[in-house]
Amino acid sequence: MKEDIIALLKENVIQGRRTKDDEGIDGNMVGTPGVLELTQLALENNIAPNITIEQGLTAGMQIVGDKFAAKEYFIPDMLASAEAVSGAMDILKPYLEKSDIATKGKFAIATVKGDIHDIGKNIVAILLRGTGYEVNDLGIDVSSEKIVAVVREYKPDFLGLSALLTTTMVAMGETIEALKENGLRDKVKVLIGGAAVSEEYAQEIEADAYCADGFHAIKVLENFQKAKL
Ligand code: B12
Repeated sequence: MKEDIIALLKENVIQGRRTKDDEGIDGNMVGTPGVLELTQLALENNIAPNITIEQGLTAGMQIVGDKFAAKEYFIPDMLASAEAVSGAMDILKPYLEKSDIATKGKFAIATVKGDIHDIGKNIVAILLRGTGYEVNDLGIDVSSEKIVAVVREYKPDFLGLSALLTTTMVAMGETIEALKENGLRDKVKVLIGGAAVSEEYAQEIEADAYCADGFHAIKVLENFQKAKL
């Protein structure tokens, strides 16, 4: 039963079906539960939100990306799936955020300049808030100047940068350079993530860590905290 819900969720992300009223890419699906209904059903069946996110929502988006790369899907199709996943995250948010936990540190997060992908960044922000970090989400298409100003004024312990495009990942390196030029590089640990980047790229631009997903980021941050003790 639980496996069925997650499999259906993944399939409906691929179909870009937000609710039961949507037809889906293949059509003729009106009336069967969409991503929002299935996310609610997953909660009612005590499926842990991280399973819903990883094996349902994210796994579905991965296939959407593959289909786009194969020219089987176009931008409106990606957008339909993205909107369905964003709606699902709104449902899961209260279960991931526990606002009364003492702060473990300040975390500023941004999607870098030129890039408007924000689903992954939003998931990371929600997960970190839920784990006890004070998160300042700077949004999408954020310039290195803005990030430098935030690091100077808000003084985060950690800075998370997201990029999904090979054309925008360079803005991560530029941001790190800008932090250096402004004498701020040693004030903040920089974590990078997103489909375009890798461990090797993190080393190349001298970021402190690459994170494959939000759960990985939680572990990386724990290790930073341990290293401080
Ligand atoms: C949805 C989507 C869109 C939506 C975005 C909607 C939104 N609100 O975000 C729309 C339709 C707007 C879009 C537009 C475009 N897209 Co697009 N998009 C995608 C798609 C299908 C899914 C991305 C996604 O949401 N994944 C699900 C989330 C959960 O995963 P994630 O983002 O990777 O995040 C996780 C981890 O990476 C990590 N993480 C991410 N960031 C961070 C940051 C930190 C600090 C940490 C710790 C961790 C972390 O944790 C997250 C949670 O687990 C990807 C395909 C893919 N496989 O990535 C293409 C993809 C990224 N897009 C692509 C392209 C080409 C474009 C466009 C250029 C298309 C066009 N011709 O206009 C535009 C670019 C617009 C712009 N300037 O940014 C290409 C990029 C190719 C490349 N190598 O550069 C991809 C890979 C598709 C493909 N296979 O060709 N896109």
